[in-house]
Amino acid sequence: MKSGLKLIIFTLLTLMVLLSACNSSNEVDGAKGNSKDNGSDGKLVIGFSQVGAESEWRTANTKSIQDAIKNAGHELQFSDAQQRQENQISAIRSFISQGVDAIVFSPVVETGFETVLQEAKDAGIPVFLADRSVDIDDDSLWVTFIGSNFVEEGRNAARWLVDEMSDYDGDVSIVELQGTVGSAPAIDRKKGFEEIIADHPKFKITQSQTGNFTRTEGQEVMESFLRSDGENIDVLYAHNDDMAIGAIQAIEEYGLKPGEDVIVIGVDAVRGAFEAMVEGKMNVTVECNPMFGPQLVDLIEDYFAGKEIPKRVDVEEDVYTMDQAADLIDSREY
Ligand code: GYE
Repeated sequence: MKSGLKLIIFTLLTLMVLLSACNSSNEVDGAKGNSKDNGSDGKLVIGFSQVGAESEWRTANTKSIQDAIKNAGHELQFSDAQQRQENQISAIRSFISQGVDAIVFSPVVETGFETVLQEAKDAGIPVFLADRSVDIDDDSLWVTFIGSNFVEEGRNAARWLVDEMSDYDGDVSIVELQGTVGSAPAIDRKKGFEEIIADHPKFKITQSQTGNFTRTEGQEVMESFLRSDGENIDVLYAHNDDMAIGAIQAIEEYGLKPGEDVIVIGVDAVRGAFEAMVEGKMNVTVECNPMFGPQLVDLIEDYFAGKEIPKRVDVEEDVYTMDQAADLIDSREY
């Protein structure tokens, strides 16, 4: 072979190798992914690290995401962290060592995930935050966040209360059941609520403690609130409906009428809250929509198709009151 021809063939081969190397590296930072050539079917292996099964909301959210992944023809690796951060860290490490294509992650708390998310990034595995966000400066460690605006939910709960009790003279004593300590919804729902009542000094949070988003702990903590100041509690603000429903039982056992003697405010708008509102035991619930599985899968597919995707996708939400409950209960999806 002539040396000129040899040189041309060599140059072409080098170019081809370089091009294919560029193609196979997945960009994790930036909202734009590279197309993934994993056979003609486009099937992905998706690892999903879920918080737990602590509430009605969580059950609906797990199902929505699992169904969407399977219905789109992808393979799901599921891990339930039972509300423990260390379980989530090991689940993510195991997804990395299995070499999944993408990780869906709903972090139980906001902090302490830098190292493991860096490991996922180093392995070229994109992470999609679902429902809860992280408090990490380096936002190249995840592709996008899909979920609710929890601060706005807290504001909506307080706006409803301020309006409802605008004619009430005297101080309003509010007890607060917080969600899981350090979790995004607990931090933000408290913040949003306090921001609004700060402009209305008669509203005072007199007791506040975590009920970890569960019915059992909501009931136990409400019992202790009632034991210490039962006759003076005007309002319960619970960071989710499950804790509100547990607390309703405590209020009844104490001999008071939930929904009348104590105004009950929840968040999520799950079926259990609608049932309690129909019975007149709960006054209002601020919606937090868990049914974003299909939208999440679309985002993952768009990423692998190399499309530009937003860094944050908000889910749309409403507020529902006792007098609307009977009409709406049958149309609720969760
Ligand atoms: O409100 C609560 C669940 O992170 C939005 O977690 C979610 C919250 C939801 O346990 O019921």
